Amino acid sequence: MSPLDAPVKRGGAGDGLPVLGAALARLDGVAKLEGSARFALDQPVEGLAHAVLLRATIAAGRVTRIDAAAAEAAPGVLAVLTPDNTAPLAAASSWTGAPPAQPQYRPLDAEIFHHGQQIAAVVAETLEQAQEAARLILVDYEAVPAITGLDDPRAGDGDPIDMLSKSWGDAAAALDKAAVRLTLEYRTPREFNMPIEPHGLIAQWDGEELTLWEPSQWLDGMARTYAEWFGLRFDQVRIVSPYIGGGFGSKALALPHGAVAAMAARQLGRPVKLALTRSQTFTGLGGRPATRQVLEIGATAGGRLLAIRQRGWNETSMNAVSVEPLGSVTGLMYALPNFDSRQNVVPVHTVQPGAKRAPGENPSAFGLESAIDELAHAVGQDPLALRLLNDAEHDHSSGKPWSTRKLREALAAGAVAFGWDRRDPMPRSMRDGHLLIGWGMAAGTYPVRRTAGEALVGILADGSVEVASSTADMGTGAHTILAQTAAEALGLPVERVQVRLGDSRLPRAPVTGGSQMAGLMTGAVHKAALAAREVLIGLALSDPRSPLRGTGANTLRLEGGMLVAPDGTAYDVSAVLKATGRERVEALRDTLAENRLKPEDHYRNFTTVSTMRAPTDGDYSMHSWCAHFVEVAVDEALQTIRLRRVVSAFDSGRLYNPKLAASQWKGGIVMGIGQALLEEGLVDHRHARLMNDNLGDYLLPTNADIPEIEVIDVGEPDPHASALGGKAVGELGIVGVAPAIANALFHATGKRLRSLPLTGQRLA
Ligand code: MCN
Ligand code: MOS
Repeated sequence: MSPLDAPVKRGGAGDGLPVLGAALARLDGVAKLEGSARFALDQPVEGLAHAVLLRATIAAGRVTRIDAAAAEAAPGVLAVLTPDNTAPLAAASSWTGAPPAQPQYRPLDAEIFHHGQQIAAVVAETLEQAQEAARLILVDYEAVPAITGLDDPRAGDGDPIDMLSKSWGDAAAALDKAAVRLTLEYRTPREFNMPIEPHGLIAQWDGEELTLWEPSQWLDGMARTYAEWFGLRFDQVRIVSPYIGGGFGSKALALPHGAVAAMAARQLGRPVKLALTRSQTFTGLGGRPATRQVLEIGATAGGRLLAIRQRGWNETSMNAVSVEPLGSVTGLMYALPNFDSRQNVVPVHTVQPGAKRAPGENPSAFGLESAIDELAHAVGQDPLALRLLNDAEHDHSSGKPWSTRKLREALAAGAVAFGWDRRDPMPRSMRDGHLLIGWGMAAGTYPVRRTAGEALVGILADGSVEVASSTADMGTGAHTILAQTAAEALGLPVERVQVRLGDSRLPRAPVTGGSQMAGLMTGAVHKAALAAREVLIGLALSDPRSPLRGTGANTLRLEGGMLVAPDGTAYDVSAVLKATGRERVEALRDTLAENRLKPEDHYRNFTTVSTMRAPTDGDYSMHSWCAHFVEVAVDEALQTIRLRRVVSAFDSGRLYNPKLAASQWKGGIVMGIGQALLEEGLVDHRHARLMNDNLGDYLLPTNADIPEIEVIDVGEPDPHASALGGKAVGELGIVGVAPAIANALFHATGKRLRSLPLTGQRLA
């Protein structure tokens, strides 16, 4: 029987589920739980050699001699790579697209800029042989004194980053006249990303083609860097990153150890696997740099803000500029007539800092939202009331209206759920037995960023649908929401959709960073799915072999995997495709087709952030918003701080999947709790050396540290922010958590802590 013999009569709207917006569990969850999900380093590759890195034991100076003779003679050793025997690579342009400052790049360098810098690599038949041989290498150094951090007198004031200077009104004059004036300094330490899956890769050459199995938040950006390092065309590099065990910003860029693995693989003509040890993830890449900011706030006696003047400093490495923009949210949260903000970066002997969840917004909010609490106390007002009094009806920094801003709603919903009206405003007034109880709150925000992203949607003859893009799923849920998007656009159950991500050979995507991916890629998938449906319907109407030929334009509907004619006659999609001799129809679409770039710049579009649009690009200022309410209990005798309760309300616009968005918000809050109470990279200032380069001493929260967290969604679709109405989710949750906890500690104890982490010792 031909598939066409049995037309099916159907009425109604298929299964009719509103698939997008449904609280589905992650489609990749089972594979991850049962262990069948294959991460990059699990890739079985024939003939693998194993590389390990040797690190500098000084923080500043140079390597004068490396004696690798014993290592080279050790069993199983294939090569020892040192600065002496490796040729430099070509330097690559920066992630922003800026051309390199120097022509050459040495991933193994004799010049030492930080303790733990990699200076050699041993490649052997087995990992154990490589580790053993690495111990046999002798290194002589010429050390010079290192600059160990922001407080080192030799560090000085650093270099101004003019791009970050921002001012309006006349902050100096307004501060002079203000009835209330506070000058406050806040600090955050070095913080590290610490995803469960450490960094590493397998590099394999096939002639001039380089394949890398490497976890990546930005396959296209990293492929560009590798291509530039090795003088290859972009399409000669392939990155495969099907799953990522977390990144939090640390897996967006190609790093020195990646260059070493690729160099070794080319030299040996064999695939090479190189995985950083946990300790090496503290020195092989940086996290959030240490920051310091001084805020001067002027207000009326009634608590109305008149001016803020801000000065910020963040550490950077000796050989690269990394900025952690401390003014990111300072001028954005409140109606502020006068503002002046500047920032310097201060070079110190540390590994180059990177991006950690909400770089900029996070420490920026720690300063501002602590300072607002201090102002509320100074003028004798409730901190929630003070925030509402100073609510910004529009964006004072750009002069533009908000696209949507449900911050008032978030504050209100959070306050009700938390029971904020039962708070006694007096510090040290609330108790539970011998414990001091503190209630604190803070607000937060994260911008809506937009870059172009492409997706391919194919409708296959077996009735399934395939979505493909080089975008990454770090555990965020991209696989799931993109399946939901395609299913909804095509009127299909979500089980019929296969999502393929994480391969740079797939259609181009920008960085999964800046919490932009869900908005971009749902837009691209939606467009591509509708376009694929049009192709299918066109085929059904016009192909002479189609059973629905000549039904007339604009008459066919696609529902539940059926093409339905006005009279109710329906044919299975697979039947139509088979009848017309097709295996599939497909369409490729771009979120921002109008991305204002010349076609020859096509790949630039996805490999640099230079095409990312600012949240104020257009007629509106676009941001997600949140409010956190927390309860702490302090035992003064034992100097312990316990978090008891968190209630947070969020405006992220439309949610593509409320279960996953809630999980993201909670993940951000958990990370914020760790930042507030535990995380701190401790530097031994005699040696400019990180002392706690392991998960025993670098403290992260465990389940026992995390109280009940209630999250509330107050968002509504934002028609300006993205094609389907969603705003940023991934980084929003962490913003404002640390100041909420600091404010609660002040309420509990009457003591104000302005440096993270907020430890019992500092409270004493
Ligand atoms: N989402 C939604 N509705 C929206 C927006 C998002 O339901 N309107 C949900 C979706 O499940 C989507 C997820 O939230 O997959 C995150 O979407 P988005 O805010 O666009 O963030 P990205 O997809 O760009 O992910 C990156 C973001 C960043 S920048 C960091 S840092 C971070 C974060 O995501 N790192 C993470 N969350 C992380 N979560 C995990 N598990 N691991 C990381 O490393
Ligand atoms: Mo997120 S720190 O922008 O990857």
